[in-house]
Amino acid sequence: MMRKIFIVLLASVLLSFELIAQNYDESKVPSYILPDVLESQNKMKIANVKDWESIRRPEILALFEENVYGIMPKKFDNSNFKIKNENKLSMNGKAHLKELEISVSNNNQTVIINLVLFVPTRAKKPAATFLLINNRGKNNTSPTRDTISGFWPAEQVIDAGYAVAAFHVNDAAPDDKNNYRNGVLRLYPEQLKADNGMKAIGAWAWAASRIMDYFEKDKDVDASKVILTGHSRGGKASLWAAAQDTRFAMCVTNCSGNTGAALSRRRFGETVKVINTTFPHWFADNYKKFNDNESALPLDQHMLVSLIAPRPVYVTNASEDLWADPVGTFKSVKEAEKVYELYNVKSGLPQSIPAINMPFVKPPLAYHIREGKHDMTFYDWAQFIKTADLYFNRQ
Ligand code: GTR
Repeated sequence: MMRKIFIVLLASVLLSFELIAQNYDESKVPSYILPDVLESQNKMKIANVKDWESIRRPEILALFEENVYGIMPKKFDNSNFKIKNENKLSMNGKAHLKELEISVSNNNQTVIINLVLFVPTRAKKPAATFLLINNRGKNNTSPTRDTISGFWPAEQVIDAGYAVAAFHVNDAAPDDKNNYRNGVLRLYPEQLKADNGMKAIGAWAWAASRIMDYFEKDKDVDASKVILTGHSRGGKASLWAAAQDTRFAMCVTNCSGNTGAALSRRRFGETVKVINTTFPHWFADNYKKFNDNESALPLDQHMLVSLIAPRPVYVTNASEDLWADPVGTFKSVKEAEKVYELYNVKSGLPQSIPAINMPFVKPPLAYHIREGKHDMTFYDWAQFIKTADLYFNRQ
């Protein structure tokens, strides 16, 4: 008995030691070779949009499904949208609030995703819309505006003439390794048995697409101008959703780090093993095969950003958030330029990571590293709005 307790204790000490003993020293990053986004698995060079869209893009999507995020189910029996509450004069008359229940059924099970949506009253409608995948407290997206936070600064977005919406990840899949099945996955029980089955992050991305189904029916929302936004784990989901669902016009991935926008092969900050160990309920089981074995991945995260081309992607880091590997994030976005070039969409990103608080906001690939901590702030949103203004010609 004592021996057992000792072994368990030793194992947990070793694991926590490994979790904190991450590399933060640039000179200790081993060299690595990234898979070529423009070379298909059977070694064909991809040199035009047609080959990209018919050969390489579907191949890469399937690789991410199989090895990282799991299958994204496309079918369900039915869905329903219900307005729970409405206030045409919220935010002192500046916005029309709608609180909705989006319910989706399959396999005799129903999941309800709550949506908070503010539409600007004075701006032109249908309105371009920021949709946040909220992975923090629900108070951040309060419909009554009793809490105002930089995580979802609805007033700032409304003042800029955009609609602003949010749903909470826990409605789609509770962010908890013992409970994540209790949401969208009830609709797709087969996913739980498959090594390439989706888990929480896949479910959050799936839910973003169901909100888009609703936007297509709401005359106040311009469904062709939806900017899907996420922070950290929510930013991993925003990238995956925008890669899968081309109806999203633009993607914001804020401090998304490992298995978000940062390169997995670059050994700096969080690693695949650490993320799979701490959050076993986020990715497909197959992803665990790449623990301490990133070089065996048939992909890397620059290929995820590339899947969103030619639509704009705004990527961020924070100076104190080395866990998310700012340099490896910038390098990943920079690599994605190759696919934008196929579309003749010119990226103006600088050669190396911009200085702190020097945002590069010009679409299609926008980037900044903000001074401070792992967070999403009023400052960050102000930059996203600039890129959206430029892209949608609203400045
Ligand atoms: C961390 C995790 C990161 C990031 C972050 C967050 O603990 O290691 O990959 O997702 O949580 O979501 O805030």
